[in-house]
Amino acid sequence: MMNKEFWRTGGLVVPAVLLAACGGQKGDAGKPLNIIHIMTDDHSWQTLSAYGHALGKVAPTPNLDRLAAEGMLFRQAFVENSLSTPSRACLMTGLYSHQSGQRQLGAGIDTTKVFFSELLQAHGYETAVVGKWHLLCEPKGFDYYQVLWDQGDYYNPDFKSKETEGKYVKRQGYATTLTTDYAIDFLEHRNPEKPFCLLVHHKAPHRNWMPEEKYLHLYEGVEFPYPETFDDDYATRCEPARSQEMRIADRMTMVYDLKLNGLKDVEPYRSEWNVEGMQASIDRMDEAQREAWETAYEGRLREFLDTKPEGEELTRWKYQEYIRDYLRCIKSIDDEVGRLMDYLEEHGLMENTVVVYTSDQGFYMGEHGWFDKRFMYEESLRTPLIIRYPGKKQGAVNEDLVQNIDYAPTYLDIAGIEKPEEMSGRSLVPLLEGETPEDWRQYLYYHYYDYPAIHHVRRHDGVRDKRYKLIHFYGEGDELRDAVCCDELYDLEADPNELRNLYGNPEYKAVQERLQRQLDSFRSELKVDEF
Ligand code: SGN
Ligand code: CA
Repeated sequence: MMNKEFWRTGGLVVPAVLLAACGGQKGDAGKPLNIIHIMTDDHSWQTLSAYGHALGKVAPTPNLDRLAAEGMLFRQAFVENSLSTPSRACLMTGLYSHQSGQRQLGAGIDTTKVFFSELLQAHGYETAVVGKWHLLCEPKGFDYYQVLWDQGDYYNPDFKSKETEGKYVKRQGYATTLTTDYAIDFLEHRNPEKPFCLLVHHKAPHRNWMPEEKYLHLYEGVEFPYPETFDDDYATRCEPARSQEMRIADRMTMVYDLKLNGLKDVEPYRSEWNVEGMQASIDRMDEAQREAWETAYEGRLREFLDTKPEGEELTRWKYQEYIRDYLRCIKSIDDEVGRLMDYLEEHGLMENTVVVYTSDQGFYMGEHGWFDKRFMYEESLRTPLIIRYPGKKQGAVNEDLVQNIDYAPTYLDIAGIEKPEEMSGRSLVPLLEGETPEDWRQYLYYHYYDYPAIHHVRRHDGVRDKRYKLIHFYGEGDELRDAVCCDELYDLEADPNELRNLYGNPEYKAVQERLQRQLDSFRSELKVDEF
């Protein structure tokens, strides 16, 4: 319960009782633990090699794997709404999307909600965010920020900071490297008397997956394995899986996504989605960057024109080039996480800093024939999550159901700050100590709202336990689609690829009823207002 007596700190009202020494988790020499939250944009767990997926075997991520070997790897980490700004709002507030207000990509967080950064700041932490912020409000509760404009650019992106008085300024370099540079800049200039909390939010590997100069030729000639569901025909599902617009076959573009800029004035490619986007990215480059870029993709263009793949062959050709570019971006991330870890080691910070690595959601690497995210199916619902917690068991694996609403409560717990009553998530600290509380969640709630929107994924909510998943699609009709109201049920143990919708199957009646009851209770307890 909040104490009645309040103190005002930097614009935020904080109960005086919370400002007293509150314990918190201690590192070496009894100092409060620092927190580094590294979050990439659209990094699939399939491409973080510690998860053991076939793609990770061909393109390993040694620095992230080292983090996992020294910390805890979460195998059941999920988002609440598989989209950037809703996920970032979950992180900052510990609330579900309908509670924070950030339900859709471009529509609105309730800025009166408390951000955990404000509480940490008010309790003596020095706070910073670098990289992709994306929320439609100013960074709230930060002593230092260097944030990208909107989604951000890969090459020579615009950043704004307190020093630039909130004006965006073009910076020379590659987004992943610059974001790490700014993280280190904050660490170099921080107040050593204070604990810190640093959010490192990479733009990569977001669409359109533009690799760094030094990796433009990495994986050339390497053939990547196809997912088992690459040719999914959505036979047992209801309409939304069929009517989405995120298939590699028909939505991945030759100019913007596959970077064949030489086709931009050629029919039929000139009328593709976002043709101008590729040219705009190239226009940001300096001469040397442009030369390296053009050389690399001229090779691809020549191959395409020579072989002229069509139909099934073209889809497979696109998949290979997509995966290559995506994994090149991942390679830079892995390097830069390694660079940041080296900095911590060199400066004696490793044993006093909790390091978290995650992504704002998962991503399809060709599963079900798709790229992008949004659906409650596993590839986009699940995220990578590694937490290196000094002094705790190394190389541990956790199988509890955790969700992105849990980060804010975790960071408050680490700092010894009482969690505001309204925060929905729970602290992961007991899990990190190897003790899952008896009343830990057995079900999680998911809700996606961004329709109508790019990729045309219908609104849906649902529940998942450790074995089953129930999804409910809903929504009025509009000029693009009919109204939809349908359900899907999956047994993830018998069918991990979610190919057999069991909704209505008499053998699963009891399971369906149990999940439905759970979904109903989430909706009523959380006061969900649409479904
Ligand atoms: C952009 C992308 C979409 C992507 C959304 C949301 N198109 O609109 O493919 O789904 O962002 O991504 S692009 O042509 O601009 O690349 S999110 O990570 O911000 O949620
Ligand atoms: Ca994202």
